[in-house]
Amino acid sequence: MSKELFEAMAQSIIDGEEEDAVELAQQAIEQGVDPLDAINQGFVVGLDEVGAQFGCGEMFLPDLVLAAESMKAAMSVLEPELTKRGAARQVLGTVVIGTVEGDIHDIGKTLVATMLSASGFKVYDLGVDVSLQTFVDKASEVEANLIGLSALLTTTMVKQKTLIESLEEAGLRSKVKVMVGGAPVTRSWAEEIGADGYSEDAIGAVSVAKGLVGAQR
Ligand code: B1M
Repeated sequence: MSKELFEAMAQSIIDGEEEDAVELAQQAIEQGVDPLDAINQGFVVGLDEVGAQFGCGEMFLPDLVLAAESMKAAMSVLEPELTKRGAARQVLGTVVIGTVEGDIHDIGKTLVATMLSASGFKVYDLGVDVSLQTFVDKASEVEANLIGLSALLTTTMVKQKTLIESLEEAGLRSKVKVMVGGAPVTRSWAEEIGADGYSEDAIGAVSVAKGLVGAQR
């Protein structure tokens, strides 16, 4: 049952059919499917396929845009459900998160932000194309325990390194932990730039964040 539903979800993204995506997301909730499974085993599979076809020239930018819009429409149905399920209300720490400057990909970053929030973190999501100064200023203002930097392009992941350098220059490096992620980001990149944490997905990001702020895993 779920297998067919997941396949239909993937197809709705490949076809860029926003209404279908929304309907399938609603069906998932009605049928008691875990919203995170719907995202990862359904919709993201379609998005990955579109990304792969775009990468080899079989799909084009308008296809990518339609796929992303359909994905976001499905997420708008599933995210409130994810938040609802995160019952723990004890505040574990304060996180400032965003996609680095020059980069407008926000689906994965928003999912990470939602999962952190649902797990008990106070999350300030600064959005996309966020300047390094904005991260530093906001982290300072809200006394964040953790800054989360998402980057989806090989050309923008370098900003994660620059942000860490900016924190050092501002004398704030010892006050705030930095977690990095995004499709091209690897553990070895995270180590190379001196990030405190790295995760390849949203579930892992919660566990890494808890570890970094000293909360119980
Ligand atoms: Co873009 N894009 N895109 N795109 N896009 C990629 C990333 C690409 C790999 C596609 C490809 O060529 N195969 C490629 C990058 C190549 C590279 O740099 N190596 C690419 C390109 C080239 C571009 C443009 C340059 C295209 C152009 O204009 N010619 C352009 C760049 C615009 C810009 O940012 N300046 C562009 C634009 C777009 C759209 C706007 C059309 C759209 C984004 C819409 C949006 O986000 N609102 C888009 C999309 C949808 C994609 C793909 C298909 C899907 C990305 C996505 O949302 N994945 C992508 C190919 C792919 O990744 N398969 C592609 C689903 C999401 C849940 O996963 O974001 O990886 P992800 O997040 C995961 C993990 O990475 C991790 O957890 C998340 C959940 O599990 N994670 C973190 C993410 N952030 C984290 C932070 C953490 C921890 C974990 O801690 C802080």
